[in-house]
Amino acid sequence: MTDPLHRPYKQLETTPMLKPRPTPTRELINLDGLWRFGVDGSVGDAPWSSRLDTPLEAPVPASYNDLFTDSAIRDHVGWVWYQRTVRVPRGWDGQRVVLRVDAATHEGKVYVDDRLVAQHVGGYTPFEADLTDVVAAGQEFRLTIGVNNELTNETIPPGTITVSADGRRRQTYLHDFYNYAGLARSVWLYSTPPAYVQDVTVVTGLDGATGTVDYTVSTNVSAPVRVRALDDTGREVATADGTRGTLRIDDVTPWRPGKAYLYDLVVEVLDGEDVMDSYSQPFGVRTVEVRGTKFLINGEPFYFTGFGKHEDTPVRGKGHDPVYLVHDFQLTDWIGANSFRTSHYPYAEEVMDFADRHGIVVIDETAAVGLNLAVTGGLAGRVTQRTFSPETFNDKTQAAHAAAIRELVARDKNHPSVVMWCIANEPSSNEEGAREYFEPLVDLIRELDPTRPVTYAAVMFATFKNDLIADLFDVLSLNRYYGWYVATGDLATAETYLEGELRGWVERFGKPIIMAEYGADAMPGLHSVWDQPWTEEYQEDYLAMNHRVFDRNEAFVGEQVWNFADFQTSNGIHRVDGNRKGIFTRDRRPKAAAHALRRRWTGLNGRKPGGDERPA
Ligand code: BDP
Repeated sequence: MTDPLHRPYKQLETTPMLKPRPTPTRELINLDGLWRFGVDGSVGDAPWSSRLDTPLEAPVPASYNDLFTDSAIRDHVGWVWYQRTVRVPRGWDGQRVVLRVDAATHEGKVYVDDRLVAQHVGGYTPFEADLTDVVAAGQEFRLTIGVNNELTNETIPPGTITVSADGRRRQTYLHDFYNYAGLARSVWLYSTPPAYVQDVTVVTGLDGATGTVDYTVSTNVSAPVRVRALDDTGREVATADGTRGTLRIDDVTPWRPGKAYLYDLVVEVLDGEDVMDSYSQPFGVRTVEVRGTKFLINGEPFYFTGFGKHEDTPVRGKGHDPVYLVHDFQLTDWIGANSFRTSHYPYAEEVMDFADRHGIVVIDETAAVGLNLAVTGGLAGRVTQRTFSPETFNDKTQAAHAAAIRELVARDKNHPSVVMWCIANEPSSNEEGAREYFEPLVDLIRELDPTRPVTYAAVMFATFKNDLIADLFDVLSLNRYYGWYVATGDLATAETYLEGELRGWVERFGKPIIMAEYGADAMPGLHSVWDQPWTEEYQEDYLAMNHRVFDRNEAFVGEQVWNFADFQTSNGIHRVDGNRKGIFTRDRRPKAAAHALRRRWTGLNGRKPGGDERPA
């Protein structure tokens, strides 16, 4: 770090990220479907300035990489262009008109006709453009969105661009999942009245049988505000006036893991008796707390079971798809899991909403995966280049990371399913500079949200002896592959190593521990009577070994297997058509280990296997 005290992000404003919803005062139009599509260089110098000259069409939402048969598109590094025409409803005269892009991976530029109206960096969080002054009710406009997939040491996640001998630009990165890009989530056009609700924050508590709801509302005008809490039948259960305050809900029904219950907070901006704007924010009443080595939800010990996942399906890449959404949650339920981590980036808001409605617990992660140059030094963790330095990950990286944290919290702060923030996956937390890099980021997220515990997923090389940041966090999330990358095919040795390491973490830090990643690749259909890596039996035995160790450790509060399903990766000799650590195949068929996990997890209801904790 050039200057560890320099915290440029402190000046950045958080963008309010209220999810667009139709309300009595707002209308919402979905712009998904087929858009004209072209790769930069093939569609003229200023592709937004006229109709895109291209034979290609691309669906929104979807990653574009696997759609076409042309490898120049799949491997393209730089901008691609999406375009369509949009008609503003004629009834929107006098209304504010807003365009919202749920995700442009990793940078987006929005043009209305010839005019640039928004630009945003960060591939997994939404952004908006206020179009009120550039479009007219009843008229059409040409909407062009440029999307750039480049990763550098100033982006989150980071990457490197090189030029090959034949002049092609090549993208490399420090994570294994494929760098899918494009408009992988929805695009919306919506209206609000000129006086409108900008943001709503809800923080809930439990006071015996009463739920407390601290709310804060911001509006673009100074006008009276009324809030009303409605239960799931639409009955009003509490009301208050003013932009901040506390509602009390008697005989509250809490939001519980496996047993969701949602209220609505109706926020109204008033002009006398007239409602100028109305916005509805769903919320659940629940508390989260870390006490000693316990993770408490609603004051009761909770044990996480589930997975690290990916947004990854055949052909769509990272494109959000409600079919896989429903099916993945069904499989989560079938296997008896109660949680997942949004490894390694914020997921589509539809996923978060579904988790809220169905009582699935979420550890919500930023896209900060790969802040670790020791990994490129091979599995020995040999450091060939310092991870944190002015030439590598520096204060610009840190500022991008801070922006990613701000946007994640702004988007997801009201989700009851989100019980913990994870601010990075496998950073080089044992290397000089890690503490200077991370301490301000931990301060930042605690300032943005003082209510949720914070964690990071610790890499194998960061041990209880050399890790420099673990004390800054509430929960220790460990990614460990004993029996796979270390002591491969020797589960007895792996068990000894794992046991010893976990004891060390408990003794040094005395914090709750979650195994945030443990897993072994398995090729479906490959079997053996011996401990043979890549077989279905070995994956099952590997998990069983881990579980024996977890169950002996009293500080253990959860296990999330790597990974829910097989997923696509960049090319590499460690991968056979992707990462095969899935418990389900990429098309969601169970491997043998799925049945074993189901036997272990079903019926636990948030209790530790064999443990004495009460159900959460
Ligand atoms: C861990 C990473 C995860 C990888 C996994 C693996 O956190 O993203 O997919 O290893 O190698 O280091 O399977």
